[in-house]
Amino acid sequence: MRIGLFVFPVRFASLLPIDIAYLSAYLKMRGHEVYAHDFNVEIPVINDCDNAFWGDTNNQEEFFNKNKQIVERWIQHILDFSPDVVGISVWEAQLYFSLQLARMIKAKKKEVKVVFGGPWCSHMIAPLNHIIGDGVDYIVYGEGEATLAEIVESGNFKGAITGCRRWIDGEVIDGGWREEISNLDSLPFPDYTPFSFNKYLISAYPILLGRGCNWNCSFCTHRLVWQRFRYRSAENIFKEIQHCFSQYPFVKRFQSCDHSMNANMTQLLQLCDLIIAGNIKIEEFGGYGQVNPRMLEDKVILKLKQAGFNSWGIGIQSGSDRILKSMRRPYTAAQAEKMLEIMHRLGVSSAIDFIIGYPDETEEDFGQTLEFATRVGKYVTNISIAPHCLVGGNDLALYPEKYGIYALNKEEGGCAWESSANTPAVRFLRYQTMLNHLALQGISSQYSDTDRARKSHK
Ligand code: B12
Ligand code: SF4
Repeated sequence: MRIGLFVFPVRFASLLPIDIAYLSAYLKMRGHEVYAHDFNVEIPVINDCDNAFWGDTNNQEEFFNKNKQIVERWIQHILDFSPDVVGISVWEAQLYFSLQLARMIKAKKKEVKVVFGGPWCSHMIAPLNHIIGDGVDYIVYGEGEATLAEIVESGNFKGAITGCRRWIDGEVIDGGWREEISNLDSLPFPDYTPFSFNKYLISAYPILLGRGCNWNCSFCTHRLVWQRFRYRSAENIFKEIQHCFSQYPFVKRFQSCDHSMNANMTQLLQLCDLIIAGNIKIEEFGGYGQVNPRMLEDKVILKLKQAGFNSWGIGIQSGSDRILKSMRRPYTAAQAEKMLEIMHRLGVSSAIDFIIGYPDETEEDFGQTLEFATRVGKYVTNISIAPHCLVGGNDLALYPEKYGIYALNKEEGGCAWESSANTPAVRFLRYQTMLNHLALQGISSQYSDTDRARKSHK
């Protein structure tokens, strides 16, 4: 079969698209012909991480209308390939463009099966029902490879398909969650051949050490996409690194797209051993990580540094042990502080995050976070802060009473909740206080993943 796999605006064009690269490799392995293209990089925006596009459909619509002529050309390119199936990867800020494009494709060739997948589809399974049958034939949630392959290979089959919702006889039929691939080593490496590194802000090779996360923090939504934590063998990752250097000898940096690149310390340290023994020179291997007791030893941090793991984003979230416990984070503020100190002393950079105004957070807890920030400010390159916002699907939103949340106005968005410990006004005040505090201490405190990515990847 012939499959087109696409990314449309608006996504920050920071990294090669690992999502459609994985899907493409998987479909090719099964003998299909794939045309993968990232249309998003053709009309890049400077920073789509701010509210201009994220969550604002009017701005997305305006941007679409401004670029309509270019979009018409894209449709022609896509149809020139004569796809049987078109798959589109959708994050929240990409929904408007993706839907318009899907409808335009269907209007010209209605027999093309249009499949949406990606994080926003997993977060929004039921609320997206209305687009099934109106431009989109299937909405895939969770891991995409096996479900997409089944859709592609299903021919005229009219029944339910596991891992997606589809339209059958005027009704949306949900196939239910698909069992995730247990052996990640069985997956082919992502296929980046259709993409050019020089079109992306970060010229790093995107890589996954595993899928999912070993923790289950109360405020996190990762399980809406990834149900179970699985990890690749160090040998398999090392082979991908070697494969990368053989295909792209100019690559010097790797970017982990994992939730936590040290979720399995044994695997990570084995990978370090392979990189060091192979005398592979990696200028920077960046990514998000966790506070881990094994990272409280100098020799571990030195090994990570020697292998290239020298740039970390770490969600610390609070300087109060009580709040960390309520968040279901298995470490103490003292351990976090020690880890940041060792990393700094040994020349491994870290940027950290705090959540301000978590539902249980009292003045005393907030005071501890302020003090913590003062102590670790000299160890980190940046502290990102965000007022706590209630996001659908996480433990806090599912069981608000457990966290003392008593008022919840969904109409007003995720910031409108109140708890026995704080209110929106209190949170805003604490946020301002923290901002002023960091400024007075001379600690960088931009809140944006983009800034962090730029900082650690330039
Ligand atoms: C790396 C990363 C970044 C990087 C690079 C982003 C980039 N442009 O490539 C940086 C740091 C820049 C970044 C920034 C932001 N990010 Co970010 N990021 C991630 C992260 C950690 C990894 C994404 C990834 O590469 N995953 C690996 C691939 C293989 O997984 P996947 O994309 O989910 O794809 C699989 C399935 O979803 C499915 N699938 C995907 N596409 C398709 C398509 C079809 C047709 C099918 C069938 C299946 C399918 O199959 C794939 C393989 O199994 C994710 C969290 C996570 N681990 O998923 C958040 C995540 C994608 N980011 C998110 C957010 C909110 C942001 C920011 C807005 C943060 C901020 N406040 O600034 C910005 C916005 C950036 C933007 N608009 O582009 C959200 C998106 C939420 C949403 N509902 O859309 C996520 C899911 C985190 C979260 N839980 O909130 N991010
Ligand atoms: S460590 Fe990060 S990805 Fe894992 S559950 Fe906690 S917030 Fe989510």
